[in-house]
Amino acid sequence: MKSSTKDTESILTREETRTGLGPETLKRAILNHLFYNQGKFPEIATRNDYYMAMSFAVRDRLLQRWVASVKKYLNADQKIVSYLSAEYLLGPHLANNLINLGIYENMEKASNSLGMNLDWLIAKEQEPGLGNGGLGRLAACYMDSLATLEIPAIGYGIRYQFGIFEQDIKDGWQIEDTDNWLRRGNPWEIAKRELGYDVKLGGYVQHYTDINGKFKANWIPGMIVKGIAYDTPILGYRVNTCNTLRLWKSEAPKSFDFQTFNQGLYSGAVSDKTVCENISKVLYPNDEQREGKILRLQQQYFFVSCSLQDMIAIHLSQGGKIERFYDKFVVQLNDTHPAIGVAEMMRLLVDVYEVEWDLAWDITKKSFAYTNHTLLPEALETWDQDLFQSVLPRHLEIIQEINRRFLDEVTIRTYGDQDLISSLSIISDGPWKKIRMANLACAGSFAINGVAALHSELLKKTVLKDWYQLWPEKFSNKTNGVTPRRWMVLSNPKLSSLISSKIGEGWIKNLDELTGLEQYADDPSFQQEWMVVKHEMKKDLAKRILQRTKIKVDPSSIFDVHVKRIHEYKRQHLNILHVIALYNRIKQNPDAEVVPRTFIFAGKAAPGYHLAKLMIKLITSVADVVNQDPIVKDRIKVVFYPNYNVTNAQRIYPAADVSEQISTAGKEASGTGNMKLSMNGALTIGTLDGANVEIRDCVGAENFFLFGLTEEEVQQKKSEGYNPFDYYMANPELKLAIDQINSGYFSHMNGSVFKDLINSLLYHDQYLVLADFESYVAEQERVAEAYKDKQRWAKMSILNAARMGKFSSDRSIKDYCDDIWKVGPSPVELVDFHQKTQ
Ligand code: NBG
Repeated sequence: MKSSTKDTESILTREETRTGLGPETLKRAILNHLFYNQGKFPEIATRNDYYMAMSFAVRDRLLQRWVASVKKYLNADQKIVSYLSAEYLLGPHLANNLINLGIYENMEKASNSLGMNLDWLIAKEQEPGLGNGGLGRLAACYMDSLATLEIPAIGYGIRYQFGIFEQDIKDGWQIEDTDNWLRRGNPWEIAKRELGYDVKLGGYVQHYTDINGKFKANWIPGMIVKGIAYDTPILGYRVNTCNTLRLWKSEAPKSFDFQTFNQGLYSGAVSDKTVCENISKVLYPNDEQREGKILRLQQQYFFVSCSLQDMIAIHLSQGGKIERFYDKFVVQLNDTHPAIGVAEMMRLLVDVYEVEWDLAWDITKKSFAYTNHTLLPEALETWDQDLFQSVLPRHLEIIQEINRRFLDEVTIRTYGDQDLISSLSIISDGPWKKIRMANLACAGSFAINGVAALHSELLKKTVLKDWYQLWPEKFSNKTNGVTPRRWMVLSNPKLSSLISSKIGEGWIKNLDELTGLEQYADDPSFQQEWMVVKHEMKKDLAKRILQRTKIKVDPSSIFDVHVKRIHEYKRQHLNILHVIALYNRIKQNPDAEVVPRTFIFAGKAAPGYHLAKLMIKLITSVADVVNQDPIVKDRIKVVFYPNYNVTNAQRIYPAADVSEQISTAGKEASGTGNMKLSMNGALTIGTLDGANVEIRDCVGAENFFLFGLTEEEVQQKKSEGYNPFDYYMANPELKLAIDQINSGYFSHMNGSVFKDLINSLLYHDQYLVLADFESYVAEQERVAEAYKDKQRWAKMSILNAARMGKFSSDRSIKDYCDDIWKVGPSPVELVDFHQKTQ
């Protein structure tokens, strides 16, 4: 063989061989996968082929760490956190894994040398949108932090074939399209075809006494579905810990254990393929709204049953005793969606493992902990007892028994206080009995927490008041957090580099170190650099806005960002009413000084939520008029950026100047977008709601634009008999804005379009939009005023980022570990993959 310079260049360094992470090794790995996985050679490979090949090359490197982690967790003494969540809003994996592995630059070199642009390949990924909003995204941030903190953990959930719908805007209305995220294959998951569990549904229960005189229940199912495990490795940042996200796919069982069921009764149990596959087919697109549908209960039970069976199998396979399940696993319920786990655990213990009831209840209560994510009554799940029985007949019996014994205990403790008994009962009284999942979760858990200080306090005072009265020791607060890896390093690399150039890279794993930036907050040259980065990001977003919406926006205007699910309590209509007021001010006085502003909205509305969809239509309709009116002279622009998802959020946050967090006080449990925006240097205009309260405490009142009624004032106003019409009559700007909407000013003179929204505001307004309007408009004036002073603004922006240490999900996870889970770090050593393992 001749040795040319090219060959010499491509000889791997020892370091490359050892780590497998150098550019040359990565390049070879990509070419290998292109050939062996995609069956392609470079000349004919598509961009997607390259994306797949690169992802497989990255996955290989994860697997090495994953296997080492799994091996470590097989140690019988190792306690594992089990996170049960019906939603994981992960966002794309590739770039995140490159960052966590520390090979972003090397991969860039590798792809350049293949004539590929890394950003393009990254953009090829279809994000797994297996969640609706904050709750699902929180689960994803927590998975990142668990791995980064080297905590042994398994996330359990559902592998929806179709995730959250894709949103398009046609004629100003939201149009939903199915999210076929798996159509080009998913290189990040590993199907464990051999790892499956049978899950029974429907049917009836037979009772009998066995030969020992023991009372037994035999659940004869109407159908059986099989859950197949699909594992996604979740690597921590610059550590070897690589945890598992195990998502279950439902299938029809090919065969099942004849022993398990009474001869002759199982024939109807193997049901048809489509019915079984339907269970994991699609994510319910409701955020903060329960859906009392059979399929939803089936989904919840399906994934929880598979997960608990899996945990028990792991525990027993390591020689663990069923009675000591809680030594191996602590099970966190992410809202009530997996709360059926409490009853399922009892069923497994009592019916399958023949554990005596009291002991079983004790094991259950030591295993589960419950996080509440909402105070909105419409989001607290309940099931009609009849519906529940038709899906889970055995669980109904178990819940009735849990409830009977539980209420006995309550009766003794409260001397028979009937109000308490009926409020704590897991099954509601009355002719239409309902199973209350929050009550089941509270009764079956040793710990209960809210997700921000205010929310946790309100839980104790309102929805869970009676629980708190009897079991105060179960309650705590765990303020939410977000991962700085995805929400800063990955989505805002320029700002991250600027930060690191001043304070080093320690902040990425220890976000408190951001306080090191405070000393530069007054430094004009740092302020200048900071604002230059911000401007760059705004230019990038402006380009995307133009591409996506054909609206031209000015990057030097204030980017005022309101991005989240569309919901009345999040009050996107309050924002748009302010826009209309501003527009009218310009109309009335065309030469008035107006600080140029771009109002950017994004978010999905639940397809069945009529008023939320109308809110989108209102925003786009106002946009159509304002953006085109020559009098405005481009001083204000309104944009509705379609299809808000993780990918788009990553583009929007870094470009935001103003973060709209304007929910009615007492309604937003925490919020997490508020944290991401602040970390990226946006200033918040917000109410004293959810985590806003804590954000304001941290960043300082002088760096936060506060407005609106407090939670107490909201309650007081409501109890006094709030009349929104009075506010409409009293405020001419508000009245004009509403009259214009009503008269069809923004809808081609067809006023009826927004009738339902307007009626709801004028005659109900349960979220006090009109009551907060004046204070909001006044505070927005202060925002505009502040923006005029560039130095002051830069300083406030820097201080916002510098003081966000508390809102890292690493801090949240540490709190859960210390106070609830009692699990500590367990570092994983990497086995050199070139050495033989035995
Ligand atoms: C949401 C809350 C948010 C909170 C996230 C994560 C639900 C039921 N709740 O305020 O509305 O930030 O949970 O805790 O989706």
